[in-house]
Amino acid sequence: MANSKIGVLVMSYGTPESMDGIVEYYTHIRRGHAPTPEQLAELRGRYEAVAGGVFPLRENTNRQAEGLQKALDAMAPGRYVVYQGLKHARPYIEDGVEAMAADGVKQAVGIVLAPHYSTMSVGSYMQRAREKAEELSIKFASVDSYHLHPKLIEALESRVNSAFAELREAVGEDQPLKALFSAHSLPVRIREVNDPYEEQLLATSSLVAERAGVTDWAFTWQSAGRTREPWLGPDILETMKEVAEAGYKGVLSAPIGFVSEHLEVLYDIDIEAQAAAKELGMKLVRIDMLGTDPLYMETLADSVEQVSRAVYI
Ligand code: FEC
Repeated sequence: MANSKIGVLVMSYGTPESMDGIVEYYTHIRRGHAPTPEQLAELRGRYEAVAGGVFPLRENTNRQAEGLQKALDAMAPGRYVVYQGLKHARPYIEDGVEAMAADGVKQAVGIVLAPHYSTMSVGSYMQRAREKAEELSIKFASVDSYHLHPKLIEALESRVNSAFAELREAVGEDQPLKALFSAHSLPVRIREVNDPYEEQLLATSSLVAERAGVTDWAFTWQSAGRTREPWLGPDILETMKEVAEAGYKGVLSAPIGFVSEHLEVLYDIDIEAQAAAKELGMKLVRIDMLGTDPLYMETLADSVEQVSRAVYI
């Protein structure tokens, strides 16, 4: 039976369900190529280091999807139904679209739990969703980015302010502090296709810094993949070394490319970058992640509503 509601496909990276699921997950990330035993052991080690092998992204994505449903219900009662689709784990993006089709949904909007667009990130999520939607005769529209949404900026600004206050208190009034905004690195070849990823990340960083009154900041990359091709740099660990050499005693970490706590934040920042900061004699304070902050939920809901009003009404 046709369903007059608009389906909202909320997409996120996905994480294994348990330690047993790591091989399947990693093989999917590597487009069907199984990881070597060394790669597998290395990834297992990182998950084990993060709270003994739990996978917080699973619950975080569930909570954000529920939060978005509530925000949409508050904005436009009865108009939207949220479905989940994950890039590298179940329910996969295609499963989410199939669930909509099974419910008779005829019109859908896709949105990714990542504010910045890259052909290799949001673009590839949307391509998979669109292909499946076409196959199942569902009209599909996409929210490609929301990196400058005023509510997103407000939520990030308040996080930067709190982390700065904590850092200032720990390091002392007279010490210079450096804010490091960061996001997941991507292969350098994204520059060949005029990918907007870098420009959008810089735009978010500079607006948040301006609003929070932070003048001493830099953008740096993190979490580069373990492949042979060159990835965008400098990496946060290199940048921190330079910052320490310049005499700083305090660093604020703002991983603005991510929206919840998961491996790339809990390991790469909270374990790896923290250890490096200690060795370099610096205090590092990370901003809280957005999670289900009502301002973030409203950013998502508003972005969905804008696209759906433009396309479906
Ligand atoms: O907590 C978790 O279980 C999942 C954490 C996680 C997030 C995440 C986000 C992004 N990734 C992006 C791009 C790439 C590219 C490759 C790649 C590889 C990995 C591996 C793991 C992993 N990623 Fe990820 N990513 C997360 C986890 N990612 C694990 C495999 C081991 C490794 O290299 O560390 C390279 C693929 C290849 O081999 O060809 C490219 C981008 C994002 C941020 C946007 C988004 O969320 O989609 C971009 C979270």
